[in-house]
Amino acid sequence: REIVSPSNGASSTSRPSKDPSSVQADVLQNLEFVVGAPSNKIPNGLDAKSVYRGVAASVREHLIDAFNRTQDYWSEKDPKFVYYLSAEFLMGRSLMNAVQNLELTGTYSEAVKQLGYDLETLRDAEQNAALGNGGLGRLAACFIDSMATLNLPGWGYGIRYKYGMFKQAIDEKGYQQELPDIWLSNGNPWEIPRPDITFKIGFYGSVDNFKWSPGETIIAKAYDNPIPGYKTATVGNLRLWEALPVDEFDLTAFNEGKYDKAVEQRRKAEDISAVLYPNDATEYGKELRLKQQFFFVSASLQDALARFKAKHSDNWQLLPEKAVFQMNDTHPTIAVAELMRLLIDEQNLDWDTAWGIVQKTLAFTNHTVMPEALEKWPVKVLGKLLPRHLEIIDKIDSIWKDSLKEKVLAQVEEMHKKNPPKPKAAKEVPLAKKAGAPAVPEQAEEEEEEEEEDPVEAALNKYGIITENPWEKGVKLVNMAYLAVVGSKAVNGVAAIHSDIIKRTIFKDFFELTPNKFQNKTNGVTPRRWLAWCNPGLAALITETLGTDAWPNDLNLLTGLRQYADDKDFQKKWRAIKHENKARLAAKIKERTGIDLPTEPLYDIQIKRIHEYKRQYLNILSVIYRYHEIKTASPEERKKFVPRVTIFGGKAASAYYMAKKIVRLINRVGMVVNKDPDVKDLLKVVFVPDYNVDWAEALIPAAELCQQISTAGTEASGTSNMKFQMNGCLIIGTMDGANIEIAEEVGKENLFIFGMDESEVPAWREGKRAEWKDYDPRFVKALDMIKDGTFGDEEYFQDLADSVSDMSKSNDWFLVAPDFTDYMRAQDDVDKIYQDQDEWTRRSILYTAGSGFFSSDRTIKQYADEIWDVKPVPVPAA
Ligand code: RUG
Repeated sequence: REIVSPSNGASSTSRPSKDPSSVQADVLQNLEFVVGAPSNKIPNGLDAKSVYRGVAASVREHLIDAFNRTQDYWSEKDPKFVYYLSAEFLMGRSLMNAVQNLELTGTYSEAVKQLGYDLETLRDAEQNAALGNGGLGRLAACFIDSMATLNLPGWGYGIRYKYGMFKQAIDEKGYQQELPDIWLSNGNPWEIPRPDITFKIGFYGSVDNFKWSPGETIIAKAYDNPIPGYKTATVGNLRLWEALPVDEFDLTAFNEGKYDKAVEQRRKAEDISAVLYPNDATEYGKELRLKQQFFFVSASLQDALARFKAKHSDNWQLLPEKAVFQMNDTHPTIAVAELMRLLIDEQNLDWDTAWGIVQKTLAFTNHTVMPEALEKWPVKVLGKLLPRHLEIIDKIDSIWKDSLKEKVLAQVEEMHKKNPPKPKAAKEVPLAKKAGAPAVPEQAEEEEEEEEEDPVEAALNKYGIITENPWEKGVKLVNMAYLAVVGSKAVNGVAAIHSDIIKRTIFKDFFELTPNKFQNKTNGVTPRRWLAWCNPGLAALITETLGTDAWPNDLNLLTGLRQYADDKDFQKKWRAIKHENKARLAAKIKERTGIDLPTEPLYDIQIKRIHEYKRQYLNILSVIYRYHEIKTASPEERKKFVPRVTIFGGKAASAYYMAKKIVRLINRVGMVVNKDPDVKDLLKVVFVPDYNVDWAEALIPAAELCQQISTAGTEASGTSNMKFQMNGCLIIGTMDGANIEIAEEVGKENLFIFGMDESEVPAWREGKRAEWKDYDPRFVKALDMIKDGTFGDEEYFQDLADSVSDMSKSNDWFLVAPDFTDYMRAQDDVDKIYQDQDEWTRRSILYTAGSGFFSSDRTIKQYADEIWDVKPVPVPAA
């Protein structure tokens, strides 16, 4: 083995070399001088974590070199920039992604091999950067990858949480345990701390004559994370903010023995960027969450405005031509008020000018119709934390409503013409006012008053940004989604059906007023991480078959695979790769859970956050019934079963009662089924603990069937469906979210579609469910098995069983019972088709061939062309 001595390495001032022996020298140098490893231990005496750090430090040099060139070039050219504001970026691991995007895989594999290691092992030494909950955060990560790949001048802006998404453990009784995610414990070689880039962020205080005097001020400090594009010299940026105190340490308090007080300011400030909220779709009415949102939004806007000002001084009218801020969900929507404040209070613009600029500079993406996830802040909370912003929002609200008065008046008159209001009957003198009558409570009179609400006022209230809480009289709320809609130039949903639903439901009135503002941008995922890098076997076959390696940047080229869908030789190769991926996954599952998995059965996978609307419950109920069928079958009959490995993965929000029960049920079912000698390899049930990006990269290439079974109309898009599709995995699913568009690309007949569609759901919820009695006997049997203690702890599972069966206790809002029969029919179809491996493989090939549309490059190009008006600025190669 030839080891090049550190002193032979490239000097730190020259450009990093791409030749394996120089890279090896560079790694050694980094091990010694960055990691601080004693030279006599290098490389053999070091553990994988240390070597990983040395390799990462070396890769980082390549990144920083290209990053600096990109940022300098863009600064010189001064193009329009997009700033993607997101409270979540679920990046996962960076080493392999960086090496592969920089096209240095061969070089690093060789260099590391010469040192006695392999890249795969080092890859596993990296912590996952889990600064996101699920789909929304991972989407943001895919988007910045595509922005860099497409050479689009743009940055992500977010929070550098000290603790990311909690780590999930499953205890021996099947309960989910939540542990802190200390992801920075081994350092983070991918970030560049910027102690010189800081901004002050105010909270609380008072407003006097439009002047805000914050009662508390903290500091936001920047960390840059270079984001390499693929096959381009462009390296973009994800700038994350850390919260720090203005005054580090109170020495006087310390000297007086008040040790807690001495560090109180630091602790209070650091709390703000401490933890990612483990919440996917439920509202946390917590002041700290609003503080987090304002913190990163204010820092990002101040930063972007400072950069603008350095180039264009006070020519603020030019801002919409130079910057656009995309607000990812309601989390960053306080940006509407903060941008107004910065322009008016700090840059001295008048209201109308500032408002004109804001409405041309902001854009908003909605990701859900779940009411609990559409943030509404109590006026009291927002007004206390951000008094100046409440004043601004109040003014936006009243100007907005004033602007609608004429229109609304005309609407009301029109309505009255069609439907004349009944003349008021002469008011009878209330009994209470008659002499001698008993007193009537005052409330009755008030209620009567309320009925007489002015129809114009009532119609205007539909558009109110500040509205009364319908559940709590007298409590006013700020509807952040409405604020975003009013303050943005464009509003988009994330799949065709979802963009359509928001126009009909949550934003109906706004859509009628400004239809052109509303757009669709169907989500996408990066084909680099989610096909090329995670499935090298399939990637190689695709390249060989298409005769080009250009497809990761032009995913529509995959349509070229269609012609091989019926080719038996090609099918064989295709199947062999899937089998290898299954074997690799089985080994990983064995290592992490101790469960032995056969590799012949159908691998059926559902990985996503645990939520009633995503219906992991429906899936496990069908598994329970399958278990019952196998158990009660004769040995002869058992031969007819199509063997299955059913895998689940996902975290339940810590306060989500039902979701946690579902996690436990799945685990209990697995514990019983996997050790039942009657079942053997016919059925295995696995719950992979701590599902994260890294798990997804192993699970998705191995999957043959994936479950996309949300209640129609609830899953805005889904993105794992796209990743599975790219990897040739068939879908059992509802006509919901992006499943619908996948069906269009692949042919609906090639998916296993079941269940009510979106148009049928309201009728069932509002009418039929009250008298629903049509329970499938198989459904009843599965529930009975839960209730009779087959999986233990029947009392614990009682309310979970009731939630879909006892209408007096619950209402099965997500239609588990009524969709069950058709789901079982689709499951039977799955078994039938799987027995015909040629047909299964044909479909699998068609899935991959039809996945081109779901590249996030396509999505980002649409955002760039249709919302941002940002043009590519390719950086010249070095
Ligand atoms: O639930 C949605 C997914 O359907 C979607 O694919 C994803 C990305 O658009 O966003 C998810 N989402 C929505 N995550 N959080 C929310 C609400 O805050």
